[in-house]
Amino acid sequence: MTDQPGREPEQRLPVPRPEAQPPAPVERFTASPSVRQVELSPERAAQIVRQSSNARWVGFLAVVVVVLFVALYWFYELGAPLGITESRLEAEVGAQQVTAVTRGYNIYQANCARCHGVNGEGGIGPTLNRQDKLFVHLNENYLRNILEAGGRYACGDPLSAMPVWADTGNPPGPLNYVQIEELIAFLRATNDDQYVIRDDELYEPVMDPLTGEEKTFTPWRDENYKPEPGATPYPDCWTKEFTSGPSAAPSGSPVGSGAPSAPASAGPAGSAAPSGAATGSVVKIQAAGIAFDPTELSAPAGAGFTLELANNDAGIPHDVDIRDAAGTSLFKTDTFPDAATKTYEVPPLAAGSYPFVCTVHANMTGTLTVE
Ligand code: HEC
Ligand SMILES: [Cu+2]
Repeated sequence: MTDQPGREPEQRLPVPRPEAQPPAPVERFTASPSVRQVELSPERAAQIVRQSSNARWVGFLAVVVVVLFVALYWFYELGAPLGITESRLEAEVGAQQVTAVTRGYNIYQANCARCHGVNGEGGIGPTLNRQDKLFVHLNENYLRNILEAGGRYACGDPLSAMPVWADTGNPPGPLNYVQIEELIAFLRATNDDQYVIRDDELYEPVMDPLTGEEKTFTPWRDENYKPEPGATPYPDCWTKEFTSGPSAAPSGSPVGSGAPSAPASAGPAGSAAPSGAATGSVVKIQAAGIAFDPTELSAPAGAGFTLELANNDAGIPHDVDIRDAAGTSLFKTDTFPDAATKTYEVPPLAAGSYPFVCTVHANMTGTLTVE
């Protein structure tokens, strides 16, 4: 560059420095000074201490609440120790068992009692309440199967009097699977508990009109029952109990066996004993339709007589068991299921009246008058 005429000469370095000035004061924080203050005021410090102690309390209480809840729920669910309360699930299972047994009782009375007896003592159908049968023979599976398949499941008799009960059976029966399970619960229930009889529809206790108290029932099975050591297990088919195996009652020996005969009646003494052993009178009785005919027999006192038993129920075992007033068996014929007529020599009996029963069918009874 060159100086221009008429102008001031160009300034050349070093340029004179402007006079040094103090730096402009800069606010580096925009918050108010009170906030910026590092030291706490005594009030603030006290407040912080209070707050943190409150917070700890809240936390502590929250933990206590949770711990208590867990503990209480634990005992509620699993049962308090020392048997104070029962586990909730177990109690529920127990309550359901009671309900099932109670309902099963009603189902039994409505459907089964007419053949198996109100207390399972037997009748047209076999006894159900005996411990030796309940021990293994009448187990849950067997019951379920026979209710599903009907009486033919017991001994394979296609003409069995017992129908199919389960509605899943063929042909379908009247009971659904819940009712079947309830029935089984009742049949298998143990006799250490009493149950209140309840109305079928309202499930209200049934009252005894005389005493005004709730009616109850006791199931049959004895949980502590043990069969005699060495005892033969109950046969798969219930009629085998009568046709084989040792029988406690003294068994008469047949002296003759006729072919299936026409229904015999207790008429005048006939010439029925083919062996000729019978010299005294002949007493005839027939079993037909799971009943004795006649139910009144008479025989001479002090002299033996011939008992002629005609079984006209093919496939259904019958016998005649003559007992004394105390129920002790005095004379028992064989129990035979075939449609046959068999004769037996009965030893002399003292004058009196003797009840007789069929040991298979508790409802088959009669009276023998010896005079
Ligand atoms: C019409 C009469 C009748 C009715 C009702 C009846 N049963 Fe039976 N039940 C029989 C007869 C008969 C037998 C024997 C079966 C056979 O061998 O043919 C039998 C057999 C049984 C057996 C097998 C017994 C054994 O010793 O093996 C059981 C269990 C049984 N019934 C349960 C029931 C139940 C539960 C009911 C009610 C739902 C019922 N029965 C209703 C007649 C009946
Ligand atoms: Cu009988």
